[in-house]
Amino acid sequence: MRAVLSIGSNMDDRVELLRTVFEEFKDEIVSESRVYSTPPWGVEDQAEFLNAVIIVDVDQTPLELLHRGQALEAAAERVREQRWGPRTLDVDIIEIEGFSSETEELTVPHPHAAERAFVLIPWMAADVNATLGGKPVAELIGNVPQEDIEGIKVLGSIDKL
Ligand code: PH2
Ligand code: MG
Ligand code: MG
Repeated sequence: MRAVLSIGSNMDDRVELLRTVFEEFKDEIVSESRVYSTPPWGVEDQAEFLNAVIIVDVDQTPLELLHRGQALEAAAERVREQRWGPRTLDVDIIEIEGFSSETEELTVPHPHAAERAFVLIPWMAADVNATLGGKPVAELIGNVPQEDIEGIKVLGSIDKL
């Protein structure tokens, strides 16, 4: 099963926290973006995030994959306080090839992905042909506010950080 993961951190050692996800999936990564510095979206009064997108091919069910991401968040001592607020580590399933879900536990495709430059830009970098809801990600990027895009900076590949 192929899945697109968006990962983010804006607390503690952000690079090392993102690295735990790259490490966890190292044998299953099909493609990965570099790491980007991104202005906070949703709740603006918080620290800059680091974000990346990883495309994985896992021999698991969607819920098993979800739980794997949640285990990484728990290992990062993620505390759920504020919606869209600061977090040590966020591992979001953006989409799963040939699968959709709308349950309490898992909503896929991710309902906010199309509005978020911090997801779309790394995603396009990991897969230039990516589509979401039948639309090219490249086209969706054209619909997000220019200011969201301008604040995004490439930091580099996780191996070099
Ligand atoms: N995650 C959020 C809310 N806002 N902003 C940026 N730049 N990056 C994120 O990963 C992010 C966010 C909720 O998950
Ligand atoms: Mg998120
Ligand atoms: Mg999340």
